[in-house]
Amino acid sequence: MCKTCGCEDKNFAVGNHEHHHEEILSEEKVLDFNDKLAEENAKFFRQKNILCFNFLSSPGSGKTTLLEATLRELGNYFKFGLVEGDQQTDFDAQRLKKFTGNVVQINTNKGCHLDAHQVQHALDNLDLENLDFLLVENVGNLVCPSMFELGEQKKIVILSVTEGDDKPLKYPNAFFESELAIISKTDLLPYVDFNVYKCIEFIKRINPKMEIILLSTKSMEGFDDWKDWLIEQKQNFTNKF
Ligand SMILES: Nc1nc2c(ncn2[C@@H]2O[C@H](COP(=O)(O)OP(=O)(O)OP(=O)(O)O)[C@@H](O)[C@H]2O)c(=O)[nH]1
Ligand SMILES: [Mg+2]
Repeated sequence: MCKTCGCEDKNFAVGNHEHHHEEILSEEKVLDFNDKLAEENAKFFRQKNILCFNFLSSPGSGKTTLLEATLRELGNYFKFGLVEGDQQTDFDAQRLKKFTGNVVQINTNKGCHLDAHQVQHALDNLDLENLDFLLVENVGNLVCPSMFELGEQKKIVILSVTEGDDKPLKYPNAFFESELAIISKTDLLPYVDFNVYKCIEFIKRINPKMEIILLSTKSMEGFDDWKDWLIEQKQNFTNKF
């Protein structure tokens, strides 16, 4: 049962749960309320030694494809849980279920982002025992998801080369809040006017400490850098305890 609303909706994981808290809270309190629940999630992740990353990007930048490749390449070495956020459909969860059953799809209906309460519900439907990574794919949207904490350790922003090198300056908050930026679909660089150096300079202008990885899940170029980054995160996290 949900500690927040008392609901016992077992169908939540397939998208039938109406998220009614926002209706009874005044609009300005929604963010405070979300932060409180995000802190509960963060505490839970610390207790369980789970590393949680929140993936932010525009629709279609390659989030699910990167998750598929990650499960394919690292699924035998680490235990993953996945939360998929989309307005409608369970397409992405179905794609990931080819690699692991430990996936929950959240449908936000009209919502443009995931919130901490939805993630709390999703946890009820995941096998969290000895989980190494909880990877949360937020709703495809480069604006709203960056404003709602979920309790994750880090946000990862993905920008594909087909979107244009100016996006970090036009949508700065996602880049400001994230600790890793992935420039994706680099196999398409010969076909688009995307200046990698300019894009990196724009990212660093918003967030000088940002780590940056360039990769393609089609050619798999750069994928080892992502793999190494994930493994390093796990090692650093484990060494803390
Ligand atoms: N050429 C190329 N295409 C890619 C790459 N990664 C993903 N794609 C394609 O880009 C399209 C969108 O990929 P998804 O992984 O579904 O993108 P997403 O970010 O999960 O999309 P939403 O969940 O709808 O926001 C698909 O047709 C992928 O095959 C890549 O590295 N190179
Ligand atoms: Mg997706």
